[in-house]
Amino acid sequence: MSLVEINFDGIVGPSHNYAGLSLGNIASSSHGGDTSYPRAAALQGLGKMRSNMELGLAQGFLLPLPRPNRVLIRDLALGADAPRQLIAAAWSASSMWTANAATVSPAPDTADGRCHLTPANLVTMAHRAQEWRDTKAQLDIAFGDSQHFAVHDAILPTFGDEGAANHMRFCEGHGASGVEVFVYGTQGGKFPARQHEQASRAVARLHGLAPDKCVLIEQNPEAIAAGAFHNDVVSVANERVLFTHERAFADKQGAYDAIAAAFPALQVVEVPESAVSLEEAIRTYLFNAQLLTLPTGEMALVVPTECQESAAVWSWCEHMLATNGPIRKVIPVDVKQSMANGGGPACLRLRVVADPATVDPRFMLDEAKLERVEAVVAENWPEQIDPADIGSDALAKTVIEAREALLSVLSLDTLA
Ligand code: SUG
Repeated sequence: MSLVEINFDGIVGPSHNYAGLSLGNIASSSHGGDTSYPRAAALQGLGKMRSNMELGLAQGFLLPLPRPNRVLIRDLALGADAPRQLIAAAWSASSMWTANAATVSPAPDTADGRCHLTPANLVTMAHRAQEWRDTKAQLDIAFGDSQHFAVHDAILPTFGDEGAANHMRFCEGHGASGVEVFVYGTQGGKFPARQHEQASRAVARLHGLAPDKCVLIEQNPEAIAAGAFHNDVVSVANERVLFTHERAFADKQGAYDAIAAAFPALQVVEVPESAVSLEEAIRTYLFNAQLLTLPTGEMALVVPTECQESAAVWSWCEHMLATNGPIRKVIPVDVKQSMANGGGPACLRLRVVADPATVDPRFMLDEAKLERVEAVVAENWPEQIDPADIGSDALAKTVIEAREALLSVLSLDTLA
């Protein structure tokens, strides 16, 4: 069996809109009320998937969830006079950010030798807390082979869990056993700390991780207060490398030492505040990048184009490439529609180390399928959504039919 990293990107749903729902997510707040472009958003996401496949990497996807969400509308008794924010929650396309779909522990790390997945409960925000059951329905199909996978329920909502966005894995090659790092928050000033330490600990236990192969680290409250609502806004890991802003963790040296104690081969690539301020890192999403191992063995960093447009960030990237560190390429991608809601290239994907042959093939992507999905999006996704359209019957019909068209092309009508 050959284990590789498969990136499962969320296909941006037809109801993609800017409702300003995420307190502590500066892009979401500042774009609240803007007109959105769901068709362009979905095509941008699919373009990123194509570009990664062209690098020779395995690519999968997860589907948009049913919106407007009739279950939430029923459970909260949302009539036409309900608060706009709650109606918008039922329409949110936030499941596109699959880094928050689940936490994943690959088979080599777990006690029973299976890959474990726990959907994130996302309890901090109503529009996200509605996701996990429908997400799990997809995980149950995509990773339904119980010889190789175990899909859990989300953990108790008392403890907020944001999934892979607050989780990193260090290893010497993806198929080798790794050290898993869980990053939790305790405070964020006027913004919520979304990941609870006890959620991280529970996920580690559920997945059967060895205690000496787990590290718990606290996010820097200053980073949360500056808009790093998930750890993956200020750091990302791949194999031996931790690429991080110097202000990501509450106790920087303590964090590096704790990871190195469990994983001595650790290589830290730290970006100092003097080169890129925390604010600029959060604005450009330099760290919300996909840090990928290419088939050549080199590492590439897939960053949003916003990084190229920032003098400070781009000159730091050029400096990094010139100094011959472990990251050998920087590849900008345009995901501006997602970025305006606080979702960069890394938010849009869930990493699963597995043998692709053990995954339900309907969730794996190749060029021919990508073209079919693009055609469905081009024909069915609304070109734009104005905030006043949210809640309208006409738009609901368009959004529901668009998703159904996608399910049908992918032979996944069972998720309707
Ligand atoms: O949870 N935005 C998402 C962005 C998630 C990014 N994910 C990672 N960092 N892994 C969030 O804040 C915006 C929705 C709105 O405002 O309509 C939103 O949910």
